[in-house]
Amino acid sequence: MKIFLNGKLVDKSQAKVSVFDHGFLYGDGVFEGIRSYGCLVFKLKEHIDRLFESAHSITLKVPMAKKALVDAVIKTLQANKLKDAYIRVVVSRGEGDLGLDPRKCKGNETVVIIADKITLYPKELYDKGMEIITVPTIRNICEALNPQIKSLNYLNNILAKIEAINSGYQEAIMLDHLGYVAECTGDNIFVVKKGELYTPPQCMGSLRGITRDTVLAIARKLKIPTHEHVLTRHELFISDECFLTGTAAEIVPVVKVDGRGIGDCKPGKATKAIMKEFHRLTRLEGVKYKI
Ligand code: PXG
Repeated sequence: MKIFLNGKLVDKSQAKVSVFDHGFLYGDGVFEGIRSYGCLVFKLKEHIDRLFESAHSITLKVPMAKKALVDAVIKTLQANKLKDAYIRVVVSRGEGDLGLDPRKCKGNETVVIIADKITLYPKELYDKGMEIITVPTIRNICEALNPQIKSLNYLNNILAKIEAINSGYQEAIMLDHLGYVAECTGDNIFVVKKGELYTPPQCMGSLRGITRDTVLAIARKLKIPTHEHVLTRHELFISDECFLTGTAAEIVPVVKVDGRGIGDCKPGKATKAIMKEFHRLTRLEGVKYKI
C-alpha cells in the first residue's frame, strides 16, 4: 500500500509521522473522508472545499493548493490501483513541542492521504434497516468546538459510539445541549413524515454532511418537499421513515429508534427511492481517473 505523505508517495511501512506532531498530541488538525466508485471520486471538490473551510476555521494553513490536493488524491488512488475506495485526507498542525501553542509548529503541517478498500455495513442492514438509540453524550456545542469543523478531535463522537456499542447498537443519535436531535456519531439523520423530508438545520450542532446535501438535492429532484428544521426525539418516534447519511455508510434506513418502531419497521418508500437515485449518481458523477 502506498501512502501520500508530505508530497511523496511512500510505502505504508515508511509512512510515519513524529510523536511531536500536534495532530497526535492534541488532535490539532482536520480531515475528510471521501469515496470513489468505479474510478469516479464522488463530490471531490466539495470535500476539498470543506477541508479548507475546517482548516481556515482553526487557522491551519493547508500547505498545498486545492488543485494540487485533488491531484494528490487521484495519484494515491492510482498508486494503489483502487477503483472503489475510501480516501482519508488528513492535515495536521505538524511537529512542534509539548506546548499547545501552534506557532511552535512553525508551518510544518503534515499532509497524509490514505486510500483503502471500503468496509461496509453488511448488505442485510441496508435491506432490513438499522436500530439505533439516543446516547447520554451530547454533541459538542458550537460555541466550544463547532461540529462543522471536521477536526482530528473526534472524542465527542467516539464517546457516543462507545455508549452505543455498550448497549449493543452500531450507531447512536446525539442530541444538542438543548435536547434537540443533532446527528449520529458519523452520519446525519433524516425523517420522512407525510411525504416530506426533514433534517436538523446545519447550525444545530451537526456537520454539514456532503451526503446530506446530496440527499436534499435528490429529494428536490424527486419532488419531495424538504425542510431543515429542528427535530425532537418525539418527532423521530412518530416519523413514517428515518435514515442516516454519510460518506462511509451512504444511506442507511432506520427502522427503530429507542425501541420505538418507525413506520411499519421496514425501509420506507421515499428512503428507497432516494437510495436508488443516490447509487445512480455515485456511478455517474465525480472526478474521473484511470488505473
Ligand atoms: N456527521 C459526522 C459527525 C461525520 O463525521 C457525517 C456526519 C457525514 O458527512 P458526509 O460529508 O460524509 O456525508 C460525518 C462523516 C467512519 C467515518 O469511519 C465517518 C465519517 C467521518 C469519519 C469517519 O465511519 N462521517
